[in-house]
Amino acid sequence: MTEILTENKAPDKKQVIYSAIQPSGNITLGNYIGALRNFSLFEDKESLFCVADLHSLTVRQDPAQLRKRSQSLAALYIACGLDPEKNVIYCQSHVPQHAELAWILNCYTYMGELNRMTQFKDKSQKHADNINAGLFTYPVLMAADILLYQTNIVPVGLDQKQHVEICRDIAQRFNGVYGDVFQIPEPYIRKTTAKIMSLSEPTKKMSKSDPDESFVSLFDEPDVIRRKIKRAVTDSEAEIRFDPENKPGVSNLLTILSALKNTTIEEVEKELSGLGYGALKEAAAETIVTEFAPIQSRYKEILADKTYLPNILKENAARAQYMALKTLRKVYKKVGLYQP
Ligand code: ATP
Ligand code: LTN
Repeated sequence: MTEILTENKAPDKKQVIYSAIQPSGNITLGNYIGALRNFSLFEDKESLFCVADLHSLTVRQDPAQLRKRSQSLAALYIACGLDPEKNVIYCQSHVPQHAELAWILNCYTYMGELNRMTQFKDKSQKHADNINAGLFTYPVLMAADILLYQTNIVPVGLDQKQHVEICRDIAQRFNGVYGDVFQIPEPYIRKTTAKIMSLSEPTKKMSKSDPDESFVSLFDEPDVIRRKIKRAVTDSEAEIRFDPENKPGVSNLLTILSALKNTTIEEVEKELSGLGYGALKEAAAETIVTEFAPIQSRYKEILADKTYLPNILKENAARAQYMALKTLRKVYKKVGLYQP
């Protein structure tokens, strides 16, 4: 299994690409660099990009906000350059086959496997008052998402690697009993940008459900971006050097800069050598502002047209259902569900 593909190695064009993001908050720079930005490496008619609204219910959501964020994430996919005619951009809850396959896969997944999931442990700690069964079986629904479409490649950030691995295990187990029903997927994780860190606690992953000052959002205005980066935690030295262990804050800013500029970290270090943290922060903030500006203006245009997005989502849900049904019918038949 190719765990981490090498930099810039885009997969074979004919493969099915699948990924999803939860509408559980404002999409962050971490989501963008770690996942969303890589989706367009796979411009292909077989790519599916999903708004994982069912997954986001594993943590309490405000219903009105969830509705808004789901539309907003779909619009953002398009604003980031994913063509909804070529790619299937849709909401998970619009395709009932996800929940249906998840139920079947639940019966082929062991409690012990799910107990090992680090995201479950982290989220249980974070939401100790609501450790629900959905949070526990979250990876099974994710496996259903991926397997329904006979996916080859799943572009994600490092935190989702374990979930793609359990998906592979479930698929292999199922295939072992019933024959080649599912394609076994591979994760696509870019080494250097697999984990963008929080701005306020740079030893922790940047997360959209964390406090606002810990991340830059794709919806932040330029001045907000500049302010947040200016306040990003660094260290008491003055040397711009990539050293994630001892200098996590500075290293994170270097990673962000090099990712957005499509250069190596060494090149960015060289460019800024001899300068202070002020210069590093200014360079990072301006690069983010420049990267986000066209996305933000396209995003506003998409939402300004009240019929465009709903129509796209309806059409794409129908396309996704058509594909999903093919796999689900096969699964129902294999496990012995009577289908007159
Ligand atoms: P939440 O805080 O609600 O758990 P999140 O910000 O962790 O959300 P997800 O919806 O879980 O985001 O992730 C969407 C995609 O973004 C996944 O592929 C995930 O691996 C990737 N991702 C999330 N955070 C980061 C990060 N800090 N660095 C790199 N990739 C990330
Ligand atoms: N669990 C993922 C979101 C997600 C996903 C998927 C990613 C749901 N279904 C299928 C890739 C493929 C997360 O980022 N938290």
